[in-house]
Amino acid sequence: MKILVTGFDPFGGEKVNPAFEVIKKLENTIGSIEIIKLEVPTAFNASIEKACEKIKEINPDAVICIGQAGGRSDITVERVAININDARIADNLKQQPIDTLIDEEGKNAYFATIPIKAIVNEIRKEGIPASVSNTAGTYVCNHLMYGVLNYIHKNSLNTKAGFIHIPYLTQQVIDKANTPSMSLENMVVAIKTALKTIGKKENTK
Ligand code: PCA
Repeated sequence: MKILVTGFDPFGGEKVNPAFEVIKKLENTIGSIEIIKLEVPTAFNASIEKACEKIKEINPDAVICIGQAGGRSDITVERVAININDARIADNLKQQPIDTLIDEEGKNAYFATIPIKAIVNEIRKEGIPASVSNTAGTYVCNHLMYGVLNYIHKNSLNTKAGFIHIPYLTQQVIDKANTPSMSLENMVVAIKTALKTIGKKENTK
């Protein structure tokens, strides 16, 4: 089994993005799962292009995209991606689409095809807070999740895909009072657990 794991570069004035920090810590194989890591830009369109190019190249069994959700306190496994761009701040290429469609001919939304509930349960068993999220927002994370699921749908691929948001790292909140954070260690355990859960055949949904 081959899983593509993507993580965004830093954005919004942050020095790091926990998503890519976690990815750097993953081994290249977890049990029988081959892990392919990819850094993607926090940018509309370019993020989808880079991820889909890689999907085309390696034809993975699953794609997991990871992003920072500053202000959230737990690991959140996203249920759905919607066909909208509505950017609160400009992306790393200074683009700021407001109320535009991601794909004018695309569906309104796609559900994640990874086993979201099983992933949440397994992460909790590790003693790490996790929950299902019903919105990935309307910024680049939702955009990439939608783009990947849309690409898989349009090309009739047998690839599972989903998105996991992770909180700020502790080092990112030293000057942000009352803002939740998590240690890199816990985040790495959570993502490894998610990957192992996807790797288990019995986890269909
Ligand atoms: N988080 C942003 C985009 C990149 C990232 O890591 C988001 O939640 O949309």
